[in-house]
Parts: sequence; C-alpha cells; structure tokens
Amino acid sequence: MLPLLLILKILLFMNITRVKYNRGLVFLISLLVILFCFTFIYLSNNKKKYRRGFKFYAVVSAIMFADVVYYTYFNTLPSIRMIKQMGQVTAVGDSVKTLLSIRNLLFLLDLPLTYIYSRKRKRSKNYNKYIRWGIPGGLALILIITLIILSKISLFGPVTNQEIFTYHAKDIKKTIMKEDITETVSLTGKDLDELKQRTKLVEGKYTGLGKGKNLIVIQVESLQNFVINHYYEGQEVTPNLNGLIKEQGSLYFNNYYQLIGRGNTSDAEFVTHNSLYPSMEEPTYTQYVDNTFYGLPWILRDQGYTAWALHGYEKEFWNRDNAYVNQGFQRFISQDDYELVETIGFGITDGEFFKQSMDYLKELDSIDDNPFYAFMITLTSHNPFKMPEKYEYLDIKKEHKDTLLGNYLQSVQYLDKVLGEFIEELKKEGLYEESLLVIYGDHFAINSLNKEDQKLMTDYLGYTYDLDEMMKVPLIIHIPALETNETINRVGSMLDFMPTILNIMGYENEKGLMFGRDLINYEGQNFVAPQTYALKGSIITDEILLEMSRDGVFENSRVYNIKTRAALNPEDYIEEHKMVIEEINKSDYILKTDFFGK
Ligand code: GP9
Ligand code: MN
Repeated sequence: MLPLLLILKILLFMNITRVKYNRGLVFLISLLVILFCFTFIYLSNNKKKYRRGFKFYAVVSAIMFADVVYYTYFNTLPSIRMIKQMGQVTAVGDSVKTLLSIRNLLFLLDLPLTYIYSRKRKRSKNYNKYIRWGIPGGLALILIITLIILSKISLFGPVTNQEIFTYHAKDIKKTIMKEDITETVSLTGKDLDELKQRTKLVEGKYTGLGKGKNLIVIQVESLQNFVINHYYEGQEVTPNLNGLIKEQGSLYFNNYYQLIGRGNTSDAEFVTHNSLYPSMEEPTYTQYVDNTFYGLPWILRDQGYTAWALHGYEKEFWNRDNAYVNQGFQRFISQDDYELVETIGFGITDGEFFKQSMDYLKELDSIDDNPFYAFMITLTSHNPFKMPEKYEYLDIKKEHKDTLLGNYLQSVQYLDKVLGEFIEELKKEGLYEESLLVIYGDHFAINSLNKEDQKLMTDYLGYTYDLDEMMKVPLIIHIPALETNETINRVGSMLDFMPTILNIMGYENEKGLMFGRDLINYEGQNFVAPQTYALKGSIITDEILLEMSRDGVFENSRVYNIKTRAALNPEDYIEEHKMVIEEINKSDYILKTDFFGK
C-alpha cells in the first residue's frame, strides 16, 4: 500500500510544482526510485522491514511537504543549503499558515494512519536471494540505464531539474563538492575596465542636486506598483504617496522591478545598497556576511554621513544584526529599541514605528554638523495583510472581503496613512527640506504564479496579471532642490538604485563596482535580470519579458510583449538571455571571491 500511496503523492507533487516538460520521463524516474527502494526494503528478510518501509515513506513525504511549501512561496525547489534558513521561514508566522493549505498538508496527513498500518503488518515469508537481490538490482539497473540514455539525448538536465529525487541528489552533490564556484566565470581585465567605466559618475541631468542633504530611505513591505494612483471603487488607495508624486521635487519611477534572491526582503536591501546581484544559494546577508562591501552606507560615510538602519522587528531576523556591520551601518535600531505598545502580525505597527523613529532621527540629526543616512524598513503590510477592523479604512465589496486582494489594499492604505503622518512630522521638525526622501516597495504582495491569486487579480485589474505586474514596485525620490517633477518610465530595478541616487547626490563611487545604471542619465537600453519567480536567464526590457523555462531548456522559455501581451519567439532573444547570465555570473564572482576584501 505504501508504494502506491507514495506514487500518488508523486503525481500530486508534480502537479503542485507544475512539471510541464517531459512529464512522462520525470514520472518514470520517480517511479523507478520508489520501486527500487521499496523492493529493496520489503523483499529483505529483515525483521523490521515494515517499519523501515514506513520510515522511508515518511521521510520522502516530509521532503515533498517541505518542497511544496517552499515552492508555493518561491516558485522553485529548495536547496539543501536552505535548511539552515528554515527558522526564517517559520518565523514568518502568519504567512506560513496561509502556505499550509490542505493541499500541501495532504503529504503529511496520512502519516499517523500509515504508521499504525505498518506496525500491524505481519511479517511475510522469506524470499530467496534471487528475488531479494534480483528485483531491486534489476530496477536499479533500469534506473541507471535510463539516466544514461537521458544524458545521451540531452534530457538529463531538463528531467532532473524537475524530478524530486534526482533534483535533491544533484543539489546535495553540488553542495558537498562546492561545485558552484566553478560555474562562476572570472572577471577579465576588459570586464573590470567596463565595470569601472560603468561605475563612474557622469555629469548629467539632476547631478548633485541632493549633495550634502540627509538621505532618508523607506523600504516598504510588499508595496506593489499597481496600487499607485489607483482607486478601489472610487476610493483612492494611496492618497499620500500619490500626493508626494505630484509634488514639486518628486521623481516617480513607474517601471521599476524587484530583484531578490533567497533572502527576500533582506536581498531587496542588499541589492539596493550594493548594485550587485543577490545570491541564489542562501540569503546574501548570511552567505556573505563577512565579505567586504563598498555600498551606499559606506560611500556616504566617506562623505561624512552617519548611517543608521531602523526596523521594528527582531534584530537577528535575516541576520541583519551581523550583516549591517559590513554593509556600513553604524547603528541598528531594532525591536529592542522600540516600545511594543501596539503590534500587528510580525510586531510593532508601522504607525508606532514611524512615531518612535522620529526621536531616533532627531538624535541622529544632532550627532554632528554632518548630514545623516537613515534606512527604514516597514513591517505591517506583510502577508497575510490582515488588519484589525479599526484600521480597515476602505469599503471593500463583498466579493473581495477577506481575499488576499481586499486585505492587501486595506494594509496598503493603512501604510499610506501613517506614512503621510510621518512626512508631516518630518516637515514639522524641519527635516523634510533638508533631506532626500526615498520610498520603494521591497517585493510583490500577490503571487501571479498562484493560479487562484492570479485569477483574482486578473478579474480585478481587467488584464492578465503576469510576472511583470507582480514584480513591479514603485520607487519615489523626493529632492527638495528640484523645481519640477517627473515620471520616469524606463525599465530598471533595485540594481539601479545606487547609481541613480549617487548621481542625484553627486558622489563618486571610488572603491566599489556597480552593475546597475543611473536611471536618469543612462543612454543605452537597460534591462532587468531576475532569478527568482522568473529563473536565471530571464530578462525584462522596456518591451518584453522572457521567462526562462523551469526545465532549463531555453527553447521552452516564454516571451511576451509587455504592452500587447502577444507571445513572441524566444529564439529572437537568445543574445539577451546569454548576456544576463554573464552579468549575473560576473556579479557572483565578486561575492564568491570577496572581491573588495582582497
Ligand atoms: C522581517 C521583514 C519581513 O524583518 O523584513 O521579511 P519577508 O518575510 O518579507 O522577507
Ligand atoms: Mn518583505
């Protein structure tokens, strides 16, 4: 019975993880592995064979469960290296509950019953050695031959990228052998020259307008771009953000994308501050905690600034307390430094966070005559976005009540309200005119890869809710000295933030290297190279989005025109595809070799 149940679970697993290509072969490999393991256990003469069979069954069920939970969130299977990170995922608390759907739990729910069943099973007769060794041996042979054939016909990668047992086996081998380092190209002299050239400050539009001003950057949890200038049933969702965008001195980047890896929110911070690609192996803040960096906080410190980070959650989360040191922050104001007078979800409400942070900003301002950099990370608008009734300001229609969308809009409006109050406080304290104010979203809130959520959003927005809309976050930069306002619609991502803000502030990046571009002055064609949700090799330009196929075969990729949504031929974008992989590899090389530390 257990083999049969496990085979059914494999089918469910393939369904949840959306195995699309070579389904038959993927299934065949899983089947052979399962049959081999069970015949090996059951045909033996071991007294405890049924218990062993159950153990195998339970372990595989648990792995499938962990995989689908991870997949539901990240659209990719986890690496063994993520085990260290499991604490982070569970700490996400409420959001984990939403991930523990009945469908995912099906992998575990039967375990108590199957356990009892296995304990009750009587030992069957002994098998002779031909059966005992012959059957599992034969199956192992078929499995090996199949894998050899697959590699001969170039299907080994595509199949094993999707098949559970071989995926994990490959991953473990890779981790033990530290194989990925060989994947990274080294930087040639030419590459280095090109990057140095790219990193240079080029006088242009708005250069130096913000020189000598304080910098206040607010990274807003789950703030997507679609809520900007958006009305829900006639109700303006973000009146304060919209007001800020219309104000003189504001730049609004409306074609700006998230760029994150395994470290989610913390990678948004990392990429924003360093203009390097995030790691896809572990959260960058963990994997490269000891590296030397030369990002925005450091550059500003060299200009005499004092750099602090403020976030109302546990300081250890995402390893921030350790990582911030080498990121260049001199002080981290974390949960320990706030009075938890009011909490929602994770912890302190954004309202309280902003209120109490004002005192810290004043303290920061009074340190010396030099300007400061304050990096603030909000918390309340985190999945599952459920707000207490008193903070539900929007009238939500029945059909959206208690949906992800309805709850999300409520939490965004709350954020907008308390942010508006914070801006008023900055004005009162005389800080507004003395500071550049930056606001951006860290990553998506509603996952377009989840069928139900995608349908909900598509029905609501009236156009297909796809990866482009999902990954787009707003970026707003307010510059007191700027006498106009502007919406910049060229494509860009968090990778481009540092060059963009350094141009506005007029500071040269003398010791570091930046992979992004100044979104105000760069003249060539820019691009975005995501690695999560859309896998490595994917690219977004002003016109198209290419989503790299999950089986690793470029020809199976999906390309569409972002404006018309028309499907395009991937072959026409092979050069772009190769180029983004090279870019990411070069950036990985910098991380892996601790380039700035040498
Ligand atoms: C926790 C917060 C949330 O400190 O930044 O992280 P997330 O779950 O969005 O990555
Ligand atoms: Mn986040």
